Amino acid sequence: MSVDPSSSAVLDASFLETTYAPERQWIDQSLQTCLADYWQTQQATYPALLETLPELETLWQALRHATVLGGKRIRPLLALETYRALHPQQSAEQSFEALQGACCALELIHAQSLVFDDLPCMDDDDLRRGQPTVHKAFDEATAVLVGDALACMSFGCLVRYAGAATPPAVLLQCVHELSAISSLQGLVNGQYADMVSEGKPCSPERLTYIHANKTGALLAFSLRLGALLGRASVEVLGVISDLGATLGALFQVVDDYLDVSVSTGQLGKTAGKDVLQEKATYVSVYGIQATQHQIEALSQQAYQQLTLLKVQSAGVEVGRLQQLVRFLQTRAY
Ligand code: GRG
Repeated sequence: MSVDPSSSAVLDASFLETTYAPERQWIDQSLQTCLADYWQTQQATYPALLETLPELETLWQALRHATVLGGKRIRPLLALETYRALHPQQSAEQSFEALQGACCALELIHAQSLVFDDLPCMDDDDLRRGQPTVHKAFDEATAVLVGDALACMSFGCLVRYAGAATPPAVLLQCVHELSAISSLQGLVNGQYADMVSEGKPCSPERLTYIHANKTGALLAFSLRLGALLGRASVEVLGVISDLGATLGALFQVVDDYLDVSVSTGQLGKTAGKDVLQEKATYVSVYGIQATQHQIEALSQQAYQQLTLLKVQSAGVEVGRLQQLVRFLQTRAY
């Protein structure tokens, strides 16, 4: 399977749903298992739970709402395909087993960031993944508790569902990095910088900081997780980290572009919101044409980094990662 990087062909709209159907089903199933495990543990601890406190079921409904109702699953797919690129000889089941904890962790921390991002005190949005946001479908207090649970579960699942062969030292490194990107080397400082930049002139340096932290850190970490669990050499890990940084930037530049060019129906979240809230975006800082050029430039950079990865490590297969890059380049939602 390979992609011609010079082609500008847009992938079929159902590309993710078809090409990655088994992987996405497996990710959904893993998330459901993870939530069900917590629910069953509660029930085992409190056998009369549903009679004593039937309202608690609403909390699990809200958790399911935040995690399993839609979502592209791009972060776990990037982790999984990075791992598979390094271990093309492994069966799907083997790679699933090795990556289950990592994929759940990525999706759970991402879901947490979306729940909080949508809160009235943050971006104040009513729509996410074509559904009412968690605070709309339930209430604000529930959304805060759901977000809190998802963030903590992310760490728990990374460890609880880690592959049996994962060395403890590797797992510790993964936990350490997850902690950094979900706190002050990623999501929180990035979101804060984004928040305080609303309605102000934004320098290119400030925009780069916001993008790299709010979005790029988790995207890049997704590839690093696949590489760390795949026991990549220091050199290979370096190339994969560079690729992750490129894809993180690409993801947010495309997101900024879609906000001004695609409908709410297509996006599944409110279109035109960045302009309305006077957000610092690639479009607001550089203009629409420069944004299109940047999408092309970052995509080409990613294809080159994939080529470098292949040259550097003979057994590596990059076809499926190339396809994901093409999706990130041409996605319309
Ligand atoms: C995680 C502790 C902790 C705090 C969160 C609110 C916050 C701090 C960060 C917000 C970060 C954020 C929402 C960045 C935007 C990233 C982005 C473009 C998300 C959309 O990702 P998609 O398109 O969403 O992959 P789907 O719905 O497909 O999963």
